[in-house]
Amino acid sequence: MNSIIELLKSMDTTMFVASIVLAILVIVVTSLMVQKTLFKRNSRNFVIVGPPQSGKTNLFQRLTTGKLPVLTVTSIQPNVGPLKVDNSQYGENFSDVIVSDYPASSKMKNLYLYPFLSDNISSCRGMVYIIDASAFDAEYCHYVANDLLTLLPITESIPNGVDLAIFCNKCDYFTSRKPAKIHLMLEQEITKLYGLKLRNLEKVSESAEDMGVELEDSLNTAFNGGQFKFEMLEGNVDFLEGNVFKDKIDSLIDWFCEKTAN
Ligand SMILES: Nc1nc2c(ncn2[C@@H]2O[C@H](COP(=O)(O)OP(=O)(O)OP(=O)(O)O)[C@@H](O)[C@H]2O)c(=O)[nH]1
Ligand SMILES: *[C@@H]1O[C@H](CO)[C@@H](O)[C@H](O)[C@H]1NC(C)=O
Ligand SMILES: *[C@@H]1O[C@H](CO)[C@@H](O)[C@H](O)[C@H]1NC(C)=O
Ligand SMILES: [Mg+2]
Repeated sequence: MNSIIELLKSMDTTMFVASIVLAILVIVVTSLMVQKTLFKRNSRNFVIVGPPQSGKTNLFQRLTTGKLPVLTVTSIQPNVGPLKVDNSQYGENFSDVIVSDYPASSKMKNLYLYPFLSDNISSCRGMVYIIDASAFDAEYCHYVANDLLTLLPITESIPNGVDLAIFCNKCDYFTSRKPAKIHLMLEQEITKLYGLKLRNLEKVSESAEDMGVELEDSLNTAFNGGQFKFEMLEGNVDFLEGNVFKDKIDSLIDWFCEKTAN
């Protein structure tokens, strides 16, 4: 009788130890997983993209060094660095925020931008799409609309989307277009291009359909009755005006502040 109780007791202890070990294992594994996801969400990444010669590298230098470069040449590789702006008036600690500037040619985008986005889209807190407002004619608008139709399916592919700042640079030229006008022109052009794409889709083969269907899936909610509206996207889109040369970038720094805070 006694020996049976003894046996039960010893079994109890082994069971007890085993379950403790199991519990600790479970806690360690889940905390590691949580830490990993938290870390991913907390790394604050911003990308600067836009057409050639719109001022990406000047903006990048201003944001990461506080100064403008003496001279820039067409970029052939990305620039990556920590955001370094005077934050005393914003009360926001930007010390872990990383900004990168991607070259604009399609070859360079295939090489650097798209691989970066497909790897790191979930840690991307925002995208700055900088345009030259003094060069914004119909052709320029067409280029930007096409570019956005490639980028938006990527930024809209995550829950809530990636927030976008369309920064209308070079407002120091008196010929520069106003953000409200640029907003309108872009919506009309994207509506037109999307309509063309859908019509081609009906006509042509399966391979085109593969591309089109993907585009439609993540973007179709933004086409209200066929009309594209930025406000219908999951990510928030802000049209900002400024001028890197004359240091008129307050609206953009406010935007960074807002996007890093939440
Ligand atoms: N007037 C004016 N010119 C600007 C401004 N910002 C940049 N520029 C000029 O625009 C040109 C392009 O500037 P970058 O910063 O090199 O532009 P980028 O977009 O990096 O160019 P790529 O790397 O070739 O795509 C340069 O000649 C700059 O001096 C601005 O706010 N006002
Ligand atoms: C910002 O945060 C970092 C750690 O994340 C800290 O080392 C640094 O002192 C902080 N800077 C300011 C100005 O609060
Ligand atoms: C994704 O981000 C990490 C960390 O910022 C970086 O090291 C890596 O090169 C990025 N991926 C690509 C394909 O650029
Ligand atoms: Mg550049």
